[in-house]
Order: sequence, then structure tokens, then C-alpha cells
Amino acid sequence: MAEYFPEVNKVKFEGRDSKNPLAFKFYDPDAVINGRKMKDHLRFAVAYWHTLKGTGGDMFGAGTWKRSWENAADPMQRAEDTLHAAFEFFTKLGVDYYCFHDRDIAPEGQKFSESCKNLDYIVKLAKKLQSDTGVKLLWGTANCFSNPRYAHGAGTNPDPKVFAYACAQIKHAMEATLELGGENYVFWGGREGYETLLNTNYALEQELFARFLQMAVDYKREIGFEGTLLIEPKPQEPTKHQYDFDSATVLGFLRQYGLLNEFKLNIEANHATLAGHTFQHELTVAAASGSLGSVDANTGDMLLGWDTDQFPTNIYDAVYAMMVIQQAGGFTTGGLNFDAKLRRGSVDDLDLFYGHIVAMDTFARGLIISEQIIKDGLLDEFVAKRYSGYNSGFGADIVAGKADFKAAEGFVLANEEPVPSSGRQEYLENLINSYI
Ligand code: XLS
Ligand code: CA
Ligand code: CA
Repeated sequence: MAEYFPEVNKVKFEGRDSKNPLAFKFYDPDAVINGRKMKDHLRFAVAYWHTLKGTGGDMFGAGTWKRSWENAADPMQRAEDTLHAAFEFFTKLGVDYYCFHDRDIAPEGQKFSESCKNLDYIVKLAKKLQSDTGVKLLWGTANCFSNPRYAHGAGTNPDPKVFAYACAQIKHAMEATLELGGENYVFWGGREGYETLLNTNYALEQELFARFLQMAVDYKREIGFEGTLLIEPKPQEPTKHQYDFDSATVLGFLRQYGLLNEFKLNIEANHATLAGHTFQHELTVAAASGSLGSVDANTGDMLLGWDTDQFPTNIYDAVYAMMVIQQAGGFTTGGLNFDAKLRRGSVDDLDLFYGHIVAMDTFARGLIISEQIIKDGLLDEFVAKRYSGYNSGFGADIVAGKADFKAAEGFVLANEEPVPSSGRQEYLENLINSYI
């Protein structure tokens, strides 16, 4: 069996003072924090598409590297070699999970039936490698955006033939996910949206999208898939306006169509910033509805307005994200999937390790620091005090739904003019800095 990363042994935890770039400084998988192992809090996953299939290409130029696992002329042989390289990478890096699109792991055939056959063959091999290594599938998904047939969308396509094709493709990808014990199934609607309203029946497309998702829910029940269905918001790119714009939009849509209990959200950091929000905001909105499912952990570049999918290295972002995740009770079926790709100039295979190691260490620090902040309780205490007026008197009546405008008027007449008390933003920012 070929070895694809001969220069790397298993990446180990060596502690903060280590100067070894192929060791973890903060991520100590079996260390217990608040009764749970670090690896079980963080549930790291590798994204097959970027890590195994990325080429370094962008819209201005061709790929800048060619991986040794992509050498075979026959596409099925290439898929097999890639799968072996993938599991070698997962085990050497020490992640417990991976994620894929159907077309990442197996090539699309001339006909739908051939595509299904290709996928089934690779799924069988993946199942064996999963059981040999203990690596698990965090989520599967279908690529319903690359093939030209999806130019005008999948579940919102004006042509029912394409709608049907997407359903059939997702049916098969759900079956593959079930077969591999996947813990979630993701819907990212890259082309569910519009380029111009001049040719778009917006109302019908919304209805179609709801029908599409309901069919997925029905099929999930039919085959006994017990994982979580996730929707991944993104405001645009490739589509000018994507229907799953952000957390709030998706939650409103799900509520409107009675689907709120059927789906949770997969929040991607870079998509949050594209929507004009922070990562922390998107996580908070999802968590407030009990809909925080999983996370695509990456980052954009604040000077660039597109989806650069970089490896996350910002400690503050990781701390704020982990605070929301942990306060929402931590991950159940979800995890932290590194939907991140190397910069075009990072051309070596080894750079794949460096990218993941810094990302894992960043979130390990995020976890350690956020747990300390939560445990000390100073921030919570401040927030609780800020809203304490709602615990009694007229405030409690408001929360209990017992107040009305007339009662409010009576309350105002009987009380003194309200004066603002300090929100203490700078004090709190200083408090956070004291932990970092
Ligand atoms: C693209 C998305 C995509 C989803 C899975 O921007 O991040 O990769 O995560 O289809
Ligand atoms: Ca993503
Ligand atoms: Ca992205």
C-alpha cells in the first residue's frame, strides 16, 4: 500500500513550549475539561473537498499543486487512491471525523445510474477504512451545484426535470451517509437563489424549496436515518442572492413551512461575515432557537469580500464561538468541520498538516479559555444583573405576558424617569482579555 505522507508520523500533543511544527501545542485529545475529553467537545472533522481534492486553482489561474494520489489516469482508480490518502491523513492528524460531497469521493458517470454505481463502490471501501481506523463520518452531502444541469438551481429549478434529478441524487447521497453511519446530512443550496428577479418566480421557488426539504424529511424517516438534517446558510456566491441567506432567514423559512423541528443549522464562519455578521452572531441566532447543529470552522479575510475559506487562526473568534457552543450545551451530533483550504502559494502536501494543526490548536485554546470564562461566571453574572429588572414587579409581568399598554402607562406615571446604566463594554472587553 502506497504511503502518501511518509514525512509525517502521528501528530502528537507536545505542549505550549514545543517548537515542533508537526505537534499540537494546545490540543490534547484525551485531556478532560469539565467532565468531557477535549476531542469529544471539539469533534474535529476534515473536509474532503478542500483537503483531498483542492488544486490551488482560482478564477484567475490553474491549480498550483498536483497531489500524488491524483496521478492515476482512471477516475475510479484515482478515487480509490484518494480515499487511501484521506484515511492516512485523518489518522496521522488524529481527527475522529470527516465530511464529503458525493462527487468528492466518487466521480460522476456518464449517466445517473453510473454515478450511483461509482458512489456505491467507494462507499464500500470507505466503510472498511472507517472500521479499520475508527474514523467516522460527521456528515455527507450531495453536490447539487457544480454540474451545468444545476445552473438554475436544484430544488428551486424552473425545470421539474432538474428538481427530480436533485431529489434522486440526494436520495442516493442520504443512503450513502446512512450506510457509513454519518451523524448528520447537510443541505447547502449554493444555487438555490436567483441571479435576476426579471426571470424569477420568487414565491413559487420558495414553495418548491419547502417541498424539496419536506421530501428529504420524509425519506429520512423512510430509511431510518437517525442523524440530524442540517441547512448551511450563505448569503451569496456562487448565486447572486441565495435563499438561505443567514441564520435568521433560514429559521424564518423553516418556521413558515413547519420544518423548524426537522432541521438544525450548520454555521460557517466565512458565510457569517459574507452576510455582514460575525461568526458569534450567527451561532447565537441559531442557538437562541435551539437550532445550533454543527459548524464549518474557517475564516474569511476581512479585506476581501469573498469566500476565501481560510484555516481559522484567530483566538478571539474561537473563544467567542466556543462560548456560544458550550453555553448551548456543546455538540451532540455536530462538530467542527474545517471547511478550509490552503492558500494558492502553499503548495506542499505538508502544508495540509500545518493548516489543520494551527486550526485545531486555535479551537483547543478557544475551548480552554471559554470554559474558564464560563466557569468563573463573571460575564454571566454581569448579563444576569443587566436584565434583573425582568425578574420581579412590572418586568416579570412583561415576561409572563400579563402586562399591557394601559398597565405600562400606569407604571410610568407612578415611577421616576428612567436613566441608562452603563453597558460596560470596555470593562467587559478588558475582562475577556484577562483570560487570553
Ligand atoms: C460552500 C459551502 C459548501 C458546503 C457543503 O461555500 O461551504 O462547501 O459546506 O456543500
Ligand atoms: Ca461550508
Ligand atoms: Ca465557504
